[in-house]
Amino acid sequence: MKNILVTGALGQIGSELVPALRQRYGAGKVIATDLKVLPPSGAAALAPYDHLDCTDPHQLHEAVRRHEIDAIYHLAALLSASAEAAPQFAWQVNMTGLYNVLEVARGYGCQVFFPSSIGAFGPSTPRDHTPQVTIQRPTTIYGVTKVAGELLCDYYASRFGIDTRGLRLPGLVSYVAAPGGGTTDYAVEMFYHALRYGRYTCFLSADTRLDMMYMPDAIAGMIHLMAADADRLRYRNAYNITAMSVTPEDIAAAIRQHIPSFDIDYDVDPVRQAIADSWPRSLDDSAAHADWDWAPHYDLSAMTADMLVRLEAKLKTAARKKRV
Ligand code: NAD
Ligand code: AKB
Repeated sequence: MKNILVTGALGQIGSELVPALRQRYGAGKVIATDLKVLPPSGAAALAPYDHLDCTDPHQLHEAVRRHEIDAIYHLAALLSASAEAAPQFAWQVNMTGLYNVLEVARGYGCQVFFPSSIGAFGPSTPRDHTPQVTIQRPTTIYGVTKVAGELLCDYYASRFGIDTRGLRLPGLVSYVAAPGGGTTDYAVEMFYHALRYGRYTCFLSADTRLDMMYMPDAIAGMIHLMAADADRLRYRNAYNITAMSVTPEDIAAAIRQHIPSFDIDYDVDPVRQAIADSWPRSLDDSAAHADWDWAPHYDLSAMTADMLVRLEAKLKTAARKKRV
């Protein structure tokens, strides 16, 4: 059985990936790590948990050696909006972090999962049914780090035989942990605001169409890809995957099926709108279907129904705890 290390484990994806991996492979086999320093009680609740800065190669080597790691899910990164606000820092975290992970994987023979993004495409990419192999000239620093990361994964696979696997993820919708500074964060915020205030002011325009996915599908996709038969995988940089192609107005309409009085208006943020306008409207994920049987379970309506029920329960529990 594999020992697995997850970097950036306290973020939006890691908060759900770690429990899913522990359920599948055993709690003691999955080492959660993050830059955030947890109080002793928090670290104990998440154990095994290590503080780890992925930009420090020595910390990574030490963690992989000590825990006898076989596979690394490398989640630590700055997302698109945060990266655009601090491009030099984003390069340092996103690129140096990945380089360190690939180098340690080369030294210890680890398998590596790298999450790329729809952000790896740019305005010159075909925007509808974006093919698996196409023009990748992103105009954001986030996208530049994702394309460079994909190429680096390809290089380590072909040059050193490292078992690298990756996904070009769309915007992820989830209720466990808040999103960490991306352009698609509006989709998550809309659900929180619908339940708390019955209204939401969206920072992207009503007709901005982007790919989205509910977190359970993304988690299943990552675990499934890492377990897939290596001989079937044609791509070692990253596979396109998607579940739905939607606008803010589409999500608002889906929420109104459950909360008819829900109201949305728009106050467009030019920085995040420009990022969204440079990304695809929909991805072609047929290569993932063909090579490792990718199939999402949640469409917009199923995601909205589940998200509202689970988020409402979470918010009620939090309010109850606050009262006592
Ligand atoms: P997030 O921002 O929610 O979490 C990132 C985590 O990385 C945080 O807990 C942060 O503390 C940690 N971190 C930051 N710098 C670090 C460092 N130097 N060393 C160790 N940890 C560090 O991000 P997320 O949404 O969980 O995304 C994880 C990965 O998936 C990223 O590579 C992101 O680009 C990619 N991705 C996410 C989405 C999405 O919608 N969430 C979509 C496409 C791709
Ligand atoms: C972001 O908006 O930056 C992320 C992503 C799609 O990569 N959610």
